[in-house]
Amino acid sequence: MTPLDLVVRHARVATAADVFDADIGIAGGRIVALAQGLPVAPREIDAAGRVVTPGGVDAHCHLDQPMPPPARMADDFASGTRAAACGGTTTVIPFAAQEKGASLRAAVDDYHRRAEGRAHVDYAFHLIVSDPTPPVLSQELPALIAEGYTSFKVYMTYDDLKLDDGQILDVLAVARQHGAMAMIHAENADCIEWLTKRLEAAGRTAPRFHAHARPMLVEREATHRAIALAELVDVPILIVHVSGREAVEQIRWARAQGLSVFAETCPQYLFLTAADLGIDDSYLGAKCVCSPPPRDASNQQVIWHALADGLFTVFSSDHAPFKYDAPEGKKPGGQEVAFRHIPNGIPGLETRMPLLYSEGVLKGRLTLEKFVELTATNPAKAYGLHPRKGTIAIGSDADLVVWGEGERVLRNEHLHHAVDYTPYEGMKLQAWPALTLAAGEVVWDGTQFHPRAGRGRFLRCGPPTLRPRTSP
Ligand code: DUC
Ligand code: ZN
Ligand code: ZN
Repeated sequence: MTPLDLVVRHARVATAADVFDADIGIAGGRIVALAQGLPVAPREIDAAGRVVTPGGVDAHCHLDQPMPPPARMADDFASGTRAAACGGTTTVIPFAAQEKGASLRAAVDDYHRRAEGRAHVDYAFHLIVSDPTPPVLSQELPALIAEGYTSFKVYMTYDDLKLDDGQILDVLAVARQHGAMAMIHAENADCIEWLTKRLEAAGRTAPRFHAHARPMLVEREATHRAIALAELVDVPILIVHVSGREAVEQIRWARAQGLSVFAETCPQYLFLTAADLGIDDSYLGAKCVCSPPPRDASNQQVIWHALADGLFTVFSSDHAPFKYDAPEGKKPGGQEVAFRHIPNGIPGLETRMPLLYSEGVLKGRLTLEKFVELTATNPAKAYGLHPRKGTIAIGSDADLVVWGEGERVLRNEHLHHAVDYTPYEGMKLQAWPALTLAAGEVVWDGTQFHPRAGRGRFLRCGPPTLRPRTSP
């Protein structure tokens, strides 16, 4: 047997398939043995009485993504992956975003420069395709897919990113031909613009009106259209950040037709509502401005049920880190601005896993296996990183979370991102990672972060390996 560097002993190991008791033997940063009674190793971690899950794979987060000025993301690869590690996430997949008029390759090269030597956990890149010109479609995209950038996001809204239906069809055809995963941001841009103008004309520009400009109807319509476009091309798609009932119903309908439609949701749709954008015209609501916006309590229940019954494939943070009290953040140029000018997005990389573990697993809404599937195994499969990532198995990277239980009040001052708030301030959690291991190294010990910038490696993704799901 390979000599072991480290044994995590007496673990209650949770995978997407099983929960069982075992020692986890680690050598060279990988799991090499999984059995009870493993021999003593030079380093030992006692996990008696603790649940051990795979390190999280956050397959939707934004780090150091170039923004139209004055906006600037608060987290770069160093602070973002620090926060990830302390919250039990050991792989992140942020986005290399093509600028209109520029090449995709330029975006990828620039993004590598931003990540290189800074990351504390492993990372891969999705692409954002905002300008699908003939050379991008016929050369750049196929070449990048072959090099390990096997997923890309397309937007149906945001002026600097959105594609029209014909362009989306073109991009989906490339995904089909080359076996990539297309992620779709589904909101109807024209409806949003029409509603925004009417709200502005009525003087309704406070942050809370962001939710009025993006009602569920605009998400439902775009979700339906995205499904139809994918059906026409005959290609799987993954609808990102699904916020509530009407979009969920579209996806259920698609599955019932036998279409391969995968879906993602995020903490903001479980733990926030539109009321968090403000019940009056206070600017504090800007902290929770994200798109799609959080809905209401009954939609939160729909999302919980859809997580438990398999409608959702992945649970991501959509971490989009903007400081609240900053001219490059939620107060552009230092001003309280109309909602259309507030940078969209909220922080969530560090809190994604503990929130779902506490409120999902420990409150009996999700099994441990489902938690692992949603936070690690399925994102790794969707983006071609499984079984190296997303599971506890012989040969997998030794990316592990040892869970600690006990009440803890969430305070931004305890978090490790570079954002000046958390939308979940004051929430009582019942669990937090007591230890995070990345490739067998302790990166978080429950109280201290153990930095080693450059520890994080770039991962080339393979083809998606999710099985088509046609129910529920
Ligand atoms: N919505 C997005 O689509 N991306 C980043 C943040 C947000 O709110
Ligand atoms: Zn989006
Ligand atoms: Zn996003």
